[in-house]
Amino acid sequence: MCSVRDLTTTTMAGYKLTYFDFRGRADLIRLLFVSAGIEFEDIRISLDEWPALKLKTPCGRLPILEFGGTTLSESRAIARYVAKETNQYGKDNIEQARVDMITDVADDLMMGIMKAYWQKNQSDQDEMMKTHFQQESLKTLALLETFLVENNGGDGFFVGDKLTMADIYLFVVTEPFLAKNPSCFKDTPKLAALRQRVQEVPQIAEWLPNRPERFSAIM
Ligand SMILES: N[C@@H](CCC(=O)N[C@@H](CS)C(=O)NCC(=O)O)C(=O)O
Repeated sequence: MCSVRDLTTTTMAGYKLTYFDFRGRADLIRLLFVSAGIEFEDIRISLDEWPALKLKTPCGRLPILEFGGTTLSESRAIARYVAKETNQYGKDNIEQARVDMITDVADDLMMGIMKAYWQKNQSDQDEMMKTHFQQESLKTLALLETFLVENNGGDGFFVGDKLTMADIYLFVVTEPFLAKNPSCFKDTPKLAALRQRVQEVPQIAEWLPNRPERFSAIM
């Protein structure tokens, strides 16, 4: 576990990604680095460390990415930046717009979990999780399958002919679904196969079993 750092002293080249010790809003960014074979510092702070660090972050929230004297905030802005830098964002504006569109639709899966997760009342949380995992999310998965099939039948990737942020995000946001509802892909076989292809990207396959984290099954 790292200690709280003074953000103003960050001048070295190299990427430092700071988040809490779970997947949440940081795992897409982590996996973008991993799949591109780019080294980064995967800093995971405890909740006790957070109040002191919060005051020094641009938006008072995590994740943040620091590199070469710059500090970026907002997970999606960071993910887009890393995807661009590592050529995982499509080759032109149209491809990039489709990557954004698909990533934003996939984000509904993540938002549903977050919304339920922060419910104070346990029975509200359970009910919202159940509805999300067993009903609403299945519509989103069906929509994503349609987008995938539109790209040359759906046996490759979401956009163009190589892995992009959209494919990696599908992997990330569906991890909790498989944990909660193992048959969630039963009506979306192409999506299931794409998820498997992402999981088999050599760098990702190597990273997954060695993730340094506390796994909570949904975050
Ligand atoms: N829109 C922001 C939301 C960031 C966010 O809500 N982060 C949470 C953790 S998932 C956080 O920092 N919570 C602590 C706090 O708000 O004090 C993003 O996508 O980065």
